[in-house]
Amino acid sequence: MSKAPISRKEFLARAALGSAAMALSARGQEPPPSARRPNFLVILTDDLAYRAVGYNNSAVKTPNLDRLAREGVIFDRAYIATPICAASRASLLTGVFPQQHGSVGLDPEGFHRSAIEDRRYPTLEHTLSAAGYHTAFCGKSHLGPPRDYGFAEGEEHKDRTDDEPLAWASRFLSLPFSEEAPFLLWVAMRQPHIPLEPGPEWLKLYENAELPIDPNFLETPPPESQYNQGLPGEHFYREWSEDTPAGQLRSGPPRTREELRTFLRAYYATVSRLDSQVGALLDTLKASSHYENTVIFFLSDNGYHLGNHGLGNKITMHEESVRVPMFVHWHGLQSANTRSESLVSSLDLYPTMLDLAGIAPLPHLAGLSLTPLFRDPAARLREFAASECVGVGGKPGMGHRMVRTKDWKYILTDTNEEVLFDEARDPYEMTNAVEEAANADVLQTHRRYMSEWMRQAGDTHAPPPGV
Ligand SMILES: [Ca+2]
Repeated sequence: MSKAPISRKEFLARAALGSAAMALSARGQEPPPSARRPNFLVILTDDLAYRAVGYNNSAVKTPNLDRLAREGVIFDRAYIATPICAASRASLLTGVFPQQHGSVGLDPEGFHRSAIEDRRYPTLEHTLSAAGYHTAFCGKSHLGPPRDYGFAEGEEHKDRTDDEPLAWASRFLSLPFSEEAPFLLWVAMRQPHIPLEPGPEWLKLYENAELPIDPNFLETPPPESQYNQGLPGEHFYREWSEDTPAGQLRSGPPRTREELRTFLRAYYATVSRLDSQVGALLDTLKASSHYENTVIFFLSDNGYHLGNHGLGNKITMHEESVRVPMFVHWHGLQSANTRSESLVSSLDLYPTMLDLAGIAPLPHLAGLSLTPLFRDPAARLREFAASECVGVGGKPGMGHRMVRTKDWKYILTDTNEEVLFDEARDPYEMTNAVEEAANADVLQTHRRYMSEWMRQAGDTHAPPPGV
């Protein structure tokens, strides 16, 4: 049964009436705990690489994000549940892996079935709404109209500049605020997804810059299945779309360093534009009365290969694809101005918000509350983070999956290629160390982690050998 959407103004008026009634019945007791619950502002970017923000790379100019991140806690090892748009967004909102909610690629059908029809995996906005939160969405959905999957209000915006959703979010934050009606505002930006259209004033920032290129740059991807971005056995490289302006991008490799630099200038310029828009949104938030009680989460739906391993796009299990920039900003943080190297998952967003809102944990959620890192950024949350991607148009059980521990990564691909990276010595993942005899114990431990995760996530692919 669908509920008629209401405006925030109307919602606030209803909340005020409800609160007055509660206050009367409580005969002068303390206000309900909801009065002190924090608001949540999620800023989600699209295809933003880990090394494409200023606080991770001085070549990129993002003064607003840098300031905000440094005032908060930077999650330096944050891994996305899956490096593909629709599935990643569905995982953020359901708190479970793609093979659980059923949308493993770009098709939202499985998510709609498990999260909306069956309510097997109620969305974050369903859960927060039931606890009295007002939930709102603006920007790129990729999962259909946001009201269909639980947001009380919001709009799906399709403009590539993000001006429309940012204006919408700004209006939302400027509305009168009531402590009895905390909110979740989900701002899903489209930048820096291709095609890149930053405009000349932003391109100018990088016109003479000698942009560094990562050491794992290649002109053409190697043939191993770990670099496959398509269906099993199909090596297809994607960095181009029908509507890409002619001459801006190539349709595939090989790509020279100079061509990559042209791409990087446009990509970083788009990120700088995004940064200035986020800065303007923050100015609105700061001018409002609820700045101090709003927890801001910033992250990307997936990373991006910027010529790394000869690739563009995402979809692989490499760091460029699965590791994302992510931080939290809030006045309630006890360990602000820090970086945390603890392993964090995008699936942690949902349980973290429940924790902060005082809502009982949901046992089926695959993530963990990040609040221990708000107090102690060195706290150890988990032994490994996991990610999966069955590729564009793929089916459950195919594709790639990985487990990432503090110093190692183990990948199992669609064709059962095993990959082991020594992340401490080889952060650009240039040598598959799976055959090295000295790593036999590490390999076995990671195969066990993989097997454990596959059971948890319902991965129907054959388990690793020897477990
Ligand atoms: Ca994306």
